[in-house]
Amino acid sequence: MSDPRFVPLDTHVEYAPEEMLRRAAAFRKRAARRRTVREYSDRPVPRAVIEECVRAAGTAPSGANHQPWHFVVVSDPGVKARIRVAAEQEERAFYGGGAPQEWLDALAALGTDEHKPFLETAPYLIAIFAERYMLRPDGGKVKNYYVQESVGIATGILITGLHNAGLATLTHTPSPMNFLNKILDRPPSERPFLLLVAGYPAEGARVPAIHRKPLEEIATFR
Ligand code: IYR
Repeated sequence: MSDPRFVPLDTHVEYAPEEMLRRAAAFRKRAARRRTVREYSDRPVPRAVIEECVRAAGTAPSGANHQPWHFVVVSDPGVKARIRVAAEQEERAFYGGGAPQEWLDALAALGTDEHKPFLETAPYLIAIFAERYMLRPDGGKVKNYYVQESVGIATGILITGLHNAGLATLTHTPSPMNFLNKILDRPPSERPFLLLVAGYPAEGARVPAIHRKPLEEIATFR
């Protein structure tokens, strides 16, 4: 058993109740402005912004603090083109009979189809991989815990960070997406979690008219 090492919690900031509420409401309003965007501009985005957002994602809590994530930031047009070809191939199968009708009906309101031009137009695709296990230098496997939860939380922080910086995102999940391991040269220990598209919305971009459930519907206080 190793001795746990502790340091003082010197990063915590507390606010008076009114200030807490003001901040919580301001964050809620900003969060509510986020929309999933499917039409992108090809305007370049500074890489440093993406780096900061990925750093923020890397602060997520994780099972046993194993930080079981890897982010591949793709801006190379050739790589984006390969990802688009592979994703559209999967999506053609999905929309062309692979998906149950119930699923297709559920997606109808979003107006999605097998065409994914944004995979080439947007300046960045961030492929997020979940590390199922870590490899020790001697080749032994180290188990990771709560991988889905950990990577999901990190992805949420990434999306929020990008939104906070003024960028639009799309969580894209071509299924299956094992092709990402091949194209992006990631080991079998990593499972593609999702493909995050990031950039500026296209001029005149439109989004589906959606409704968000009110607090009473999503929460119970007791
Ligand atoms: N992966 C497909 C289908 C799709 C599935 C869900 I659930 C969505 O919320 C949206 C799309 C696609 O990207 O089109």
